[in-house]
Parts: sequence; structure tokens; C-alpha cells
Amino acid sequence: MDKNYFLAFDLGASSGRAILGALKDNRLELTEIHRFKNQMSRIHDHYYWNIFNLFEALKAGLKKCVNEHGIQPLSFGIDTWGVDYSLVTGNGQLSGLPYAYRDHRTDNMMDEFFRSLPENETYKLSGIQFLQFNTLFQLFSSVLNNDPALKIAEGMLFTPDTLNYLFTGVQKNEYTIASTSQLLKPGKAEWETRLFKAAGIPEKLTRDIVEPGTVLGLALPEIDEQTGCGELTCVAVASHDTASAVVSVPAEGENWAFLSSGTWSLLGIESPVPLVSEKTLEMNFTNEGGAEGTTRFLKNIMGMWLIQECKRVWDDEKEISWQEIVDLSQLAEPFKCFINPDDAGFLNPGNMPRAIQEYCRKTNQPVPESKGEIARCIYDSLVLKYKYTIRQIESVTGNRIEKLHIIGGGANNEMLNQLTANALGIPVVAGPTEATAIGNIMMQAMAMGFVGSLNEIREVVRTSFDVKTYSPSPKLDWEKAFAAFEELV
Ligand code: LRH
Repeated sequence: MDKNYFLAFDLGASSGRAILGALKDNRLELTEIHRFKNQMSRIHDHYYWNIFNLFEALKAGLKKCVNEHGIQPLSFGIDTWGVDYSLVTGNGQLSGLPYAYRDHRTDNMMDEFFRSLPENETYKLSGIQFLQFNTLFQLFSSVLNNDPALKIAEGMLFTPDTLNYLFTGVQKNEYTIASTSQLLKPGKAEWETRLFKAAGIPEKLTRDIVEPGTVLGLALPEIDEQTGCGELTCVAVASHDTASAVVSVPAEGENWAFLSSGTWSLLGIESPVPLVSEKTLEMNFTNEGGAEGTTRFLKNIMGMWLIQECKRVWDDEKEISWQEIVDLSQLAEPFKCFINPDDAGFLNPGNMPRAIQEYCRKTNQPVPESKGEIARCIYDSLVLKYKYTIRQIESVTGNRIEKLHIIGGGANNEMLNQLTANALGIPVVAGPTEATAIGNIMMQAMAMGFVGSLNEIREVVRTSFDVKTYSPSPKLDWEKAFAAFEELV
């Protein structure tokens, strides 16, 4: 059988990539075609995504695929971070730049919203973890602030929906990304009208929801004119990046958890049904929509953002490599101080090292001074938060987690993988690091009839990519550290 080619566009908060997948005899090979920087634009103290630049970058990737690699793929798919959206006017134009979720306009918006609909009601209706940047609260803030862009909007498209629309002219909301909005019913591809009413969000903004793996249509002729892509099918993949990543977890059997590790650490399990109860509300867990009707019961943990932001500040003085940061952290004293990675103050503080020092000072702990001490504090705290979260999951399901699969770019951090295995006391399987692009590509392959199910996809992942297993070998007293951490959070 000849190779079949699929192009994945995987967009993160700090970079985007075009990755070509070649599938032959159930083996997948990847080639990175194009990589570009993404960043929020700060304008008059608000944060936006430059969606038009992103569109141009994707077209540049497609053009490179055709011209430099000589490949016209069968299809393409787009996945991005969750919750953000563009508004579309009646004549099909985007009404300005979309806000970025770290914009401060949603500070305090959750409490405002709970005056219309109490917290427990909102959770029961949506099953989604409360994060101030969920689409529900972003739109609610626009309603309260009489945002003129909202007034002229006739439609709302999440980030991957928006880019799909620019490529094809088709306006749909894909299920997995829509599920991050906190506007759907738990585990269902249905809008929850009571949430729209409570927030005053016009229901006309919604579009039909399509399942992941739906063929949306063809790229417009103007795309062919600009890139030479020929007749190119657009597939709505599991377009939330976490959903795509979890599609490609190379797991078999049961009692495993996943950690999708990147800017965010998404730690959870795949469940056949949403888990929504008093207890999951209290623990603030989310139920995001997945492929094949699955639910991702997980916790959003602040993740590598903490260290990325430190690096950004440190780079301003003198550039420092990731490896140097890891090396310095290993020289620093372990368990000297901890942070709760999910403290709201770390969402977008501007100067992360200072925010961490401030947190330690406020909580009467030794203040980390050097880069190594700050990095060590972050790594220890993240790993302990993973342990804390795994225990919470076990307390909900009553099952012990026996293995943790770490996927995504964060799985490259060997030191952190080992610390995680040590702290959790279970094997950690790291890889593939390209999980999101793989999940994106394999959902295209499914839509185009080359694989039949999620299980078959995972089989392809297992045969095509190497993983590395870390067995626990704790040298430090993680239980004691955990007790101190638990006290703090
Ligand atoms: C990770 C992610 C996460 C979200 C966040 C906004 O990239 O998609 O699942 O909640 O971005």
C-alpha cells in the first residue's frame, strides 16, 4: 500500500507547528514541516491572539508541504488550546481580534456570575472545572461590559473552528473544543441554554456541533491559488489539543491515568461517562468531551507555564537554556519551600520569579532566591500536585491508578519524569512527545476511512513510537513532603 499523507496544524500558546503524517501499513511517520512563534499581543493592557497571523502561518506551512516536500496531503486538521473564540458578524467577517484567555477582563467574573446562577448549579449543568477564563465567563464579561463586538456578533467560533472557517467558509463548532466553554451539558454535544440565559449570552451565537472526525468540506479555491494544495479536505479533528493528545495515549487495559504535559499539565483519566457530583465539584474537576463519546475527567494544573515564564524573565537578563535550568534545580535543596501551582496569582503575573518569592513570603516559608532554588520549588510543587490529584481521582473512582502516561513536550524532561515516578510510587511511561499532532493526524485518518476506532488508533501509536518507562526509586521522603504540601493547598 502507498503512503497516505495528512497534515496536522497544532497550535499552542507559545508556538505552532505544521506536522506531516505519512501512514502506511498501520505505521505512522511524522515530519515537522513548519514551526512558528505564537504569542499574545498586549494592546492597551488587554491580551489578544493575532488570528490573522496564525492563518497566514498555517498557509505558509501548507505551501511548504507542497513546494518543499512535494506532498499534497489528503486532508488537514487543526487543534489548539481551549476556551478562546472569535466572534463573527452577519456578513461573515470576524469582529476584531479574539481575546486571549489570560486577559484580566475575567478577574472576579466567576463571583459576579454566581449571583445569577450559584456555583453548584453551574457545575451540575456543565460538569466543567471552574477557571475564570472559561468561555462562559469571557462572554459574561463582554455582556457586563457592553462589548460592542458582542453586539454586532451573529456567531461564535472557537479558535480551531475559526481557522477551519477561514480555510473552508464552513462555520461549525467542533464538540471537544466546545466542551471547554462550560456552555455544554456534561458529556453531551448539546448547548445548555440555562447557562446562556444566566449569563445573558445570545443563543444565536452557537453553531451546529460536529463530532471529532467529521469532514467539514474542502479548502476554498483561493487556498489552492495561494499554496498549490489542490483539492484538500478539511477534517474537524478532536480540535481541543488535550483531546487530540489523549487520543494517542499508547495505553492498553485499565487503571491508567494520563498527564498531558505542556504549558498546562492536564492530569486525569478517560471515562465512559462524565463524573459530576458534590465531591467532584468540591475538588473542582472537569469533564471535557473526547473522541468516540469518551469523557476526560481531569484537572487543569498550571504546568510548565510556571517555568516558561521564569525563563522568559531570566532570558531578559541573560539567556539560559532549559537544560541549565534543570541542572541548577538539581543542585538546589529539595523540599525547601512549595507553592500551590494553581494559585490565581500565577495565571499571568508578569514577573513569575517574583510572584513565586512573594507567595513563599506570604505563606511564611523560606524564600527561594537563586534560579535553581526557584526552579526546584516549581518542580517539587508540580510533582506533589500530581500526587495530590491522582489521590483525588482514586477517591472518586475507588480504583488505584497503576500507571501514568506522560505525553506532550513536557515528557522530554527526564528529571521531572523520574521525580514524578518517585513521588507517585508507580511507573511513569513517557511519550510520545508529539501526542497532540499524532492524535490530530489519526483522527483525520479515521475520518478518511483508514482506521476504524480509538483502539485501532492506539495500536498504530504503540507500533509506531517508542516510549520510555521510569520506575519509582525514591531517594527522598516524598510522604513527608506531601504532608507539608497538603497542608499548604
Ligand atoms: C492546553 C489547554 C487546556 C486549557 C487551556 C486554556 O493547551 O487546551 O486544556 O484549559 O489550554
